[in-house]
Amino acid sequence: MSNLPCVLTIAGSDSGGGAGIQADLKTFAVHKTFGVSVITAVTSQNTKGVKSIQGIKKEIVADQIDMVCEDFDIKAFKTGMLYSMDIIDVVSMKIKEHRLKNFCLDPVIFAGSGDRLLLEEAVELLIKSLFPEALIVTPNRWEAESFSKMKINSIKDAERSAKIIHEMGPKYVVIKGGHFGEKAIDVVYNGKDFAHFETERIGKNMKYHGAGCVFSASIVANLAKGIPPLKAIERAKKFTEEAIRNSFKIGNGSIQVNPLWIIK
Ligand code: PXL
Repeated sequence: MSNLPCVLTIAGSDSGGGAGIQADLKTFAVHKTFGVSVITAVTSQNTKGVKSIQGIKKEIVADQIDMVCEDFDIKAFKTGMLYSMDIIDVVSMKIKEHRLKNFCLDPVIFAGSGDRLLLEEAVELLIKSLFPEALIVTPNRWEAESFSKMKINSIKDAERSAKIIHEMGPKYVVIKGGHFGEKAIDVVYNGKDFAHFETERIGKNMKYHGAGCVFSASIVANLAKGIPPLKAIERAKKFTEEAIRNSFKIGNGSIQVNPLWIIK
C-alpha cells in the first residue's frame, strides 16, 4: 500500500490546463500527495478566454464524491469552481455524510477573463451552506469585497473584511494580497489574531492564471501531511510565489502559473 496522503479537489475542469482541476492535480503531485478529483463543471477555455461552461448534473457530482470517499482515506480537500446552487447543495450534503475534514474553500466567483464561474444566484448559498463547514476560506480582493460588502484598498480594509467573513463561519480567513497594495500581503484571521504573510509583487499588471487554485491546493496538501493551518497557509504562500515567479507564456493570452516549478 502507498503511504502517500490522499487529497481531494471538487472543482471545474480548465481545458487550458492552467487552473481548476488540472492545476490542483499538478500541485498535489509535486507535494507528494495522491490527488483524486470530483468535476463540477467543464469549461472550454484557453489562455485567451472562456468559450462555454457546462455544469455537471448533481447526481453525477454526488456519485463522484461517493466513489472517492468509499475507497480512499481523504485527509484534506478543497472546493474551487462550484458553479450552481444544485452543485453547492449536493457538495454540502455529501461532505457532511462522508464526514470530510480539513476543508479549504476557494470561493471562486469569476475567472480572470471576467467570466462567471459561480452563478449570481448561488453566492448567498455558498456563504450559508459551505462557509460554516470550512477550516480555511481563501478569497481574493474581489471575492472578499463581494462577501463582506465593502471596498478593500489597504491592509486595514482587508482586516475589517476578514472579520466580517469570519462571522460567516470559517475557522480561518485568508484574504489574498495579489490584487492590492505595493507588496502582495495575505491577511489571515482566525477569530482572535491576525497574521500577515508578505511576498514581493511579481510582474505588476500581469494576469497570472491559476494562482488561486495552486495556493488552495498547496494548503490542502500541507494539511494532509499534518501541518497545522497557519503553517500550511504560510508554506502555500511561498510555494505559490515560486509558481508565479516560474510562470510561463504558453498560449497567446494570460500567463500560466507553474506549479511544477520544483521539477522545472
Ligand atoms: O482561478 C479560478 C478558476 C477556477 N476554476 C476554473 C477556472 C478558473 C479560472 O479561470 O477556469 C475551472
